Amino acid sequence: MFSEIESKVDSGLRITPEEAVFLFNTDRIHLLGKLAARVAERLNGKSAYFVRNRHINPTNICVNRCRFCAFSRSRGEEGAYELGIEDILGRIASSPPGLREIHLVGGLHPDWGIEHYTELLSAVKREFPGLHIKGFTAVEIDYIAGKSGLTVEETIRRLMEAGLDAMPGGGAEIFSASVRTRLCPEKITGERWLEIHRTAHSLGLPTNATMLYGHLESIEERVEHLERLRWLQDETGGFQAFIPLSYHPDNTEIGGGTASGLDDLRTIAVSRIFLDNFPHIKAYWIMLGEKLSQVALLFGADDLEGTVIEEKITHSAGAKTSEGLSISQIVNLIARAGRIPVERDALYNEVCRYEVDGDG
Ligand code: V47
Ligand code: SF4
Repeated sequence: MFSEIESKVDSGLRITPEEAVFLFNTDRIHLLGKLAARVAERLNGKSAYFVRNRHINPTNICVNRCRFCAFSRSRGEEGAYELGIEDILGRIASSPPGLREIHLVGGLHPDWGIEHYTELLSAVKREFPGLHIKGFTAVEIDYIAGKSGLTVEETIRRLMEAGLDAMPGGGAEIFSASVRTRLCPEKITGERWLEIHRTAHSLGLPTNATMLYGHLESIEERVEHLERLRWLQDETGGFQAFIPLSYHPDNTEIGGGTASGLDDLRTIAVSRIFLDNFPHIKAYWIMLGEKLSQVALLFGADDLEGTVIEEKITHSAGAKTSEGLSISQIVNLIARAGRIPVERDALYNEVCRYEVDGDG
């Protein structure tokens, strides 16, 4: 079966969900990695991308309290915080030079409606006109819309008018309803997540997609998740990147363990092969660790997200990585994997290539 799938993939044909399940279960991990790397090279050559960005989480106050989330707090609870607009502008101003993108994602704050978000976006664009704002998961968009009595379409339009340039992929978790109700009973359904991204794409807003794995889900449920993303991408073409998110259990209600390193690599590889209509697969180094992310570049990933600078969501749940990487650290990490470090802007336009001797 492996060699049949291999020839299919090498001739550019799409694999079926059953074949994806087979690949998840194969012990031919090196061959799987090589196959995924060939797909990545067909799409992006030997390039591995990154962006000078910063993550900012405006609040950890959240009405949802998902059972896998160690970041959120209820209002009034110890450790709850909310950043004012000036705090956020200050964080941007204090970033290393050349920042191109901010990733702005937070909890569902019970007092914040559309005006709060449009004011924030306008202030950022006024102070930093060239900065690209990737902000607000579909979960936040749904909540803002509900609080403000607007449709999702109106909400996204108003946010775009105020400066929103793209949406991140968070909040997708796992679409399977039976797992989702155990993981995050208060969260919007998978169907709603997909519908909000469909609306964003119809308005010309690029978005990303994620999948949280390594908790309660089966391999079949991972594949079902990927299939629904592949369908939507066939329909709209609006996704830029897919980012598998490796579950971190510390301080969470569901607890449990982590995916193995091999499972992380398999998930990257099968995603690259199955999602043949996604231009990019991100190895999110914050969750995978720097070293495994380097290996992921040989297993189908072509993007390392970016400098990040400050990260709270995964670090609340036990991540051991640093919170940020310098440009030279990212460039060396990529070059030593035998890939070409390519700095990109937020929309994957090339900014520059770095020439470094690798040891890979
Ligand atoms: O939405 C929450 C997940 C996401 C945990 O689009 C957890 O470019 C692991 O979506 N263990 C936020 N994951 C991160 C995210 C992201 C990151 C980088 C780039 C992009 C992009 C998106 O993290 C949340 C949730 O799905 N998450 N808790 C946890 N314990
Ligand atoms: Fe809130 Fe997002 Fe955490 Fe869920 S994952 S509790 S929606 S911050």
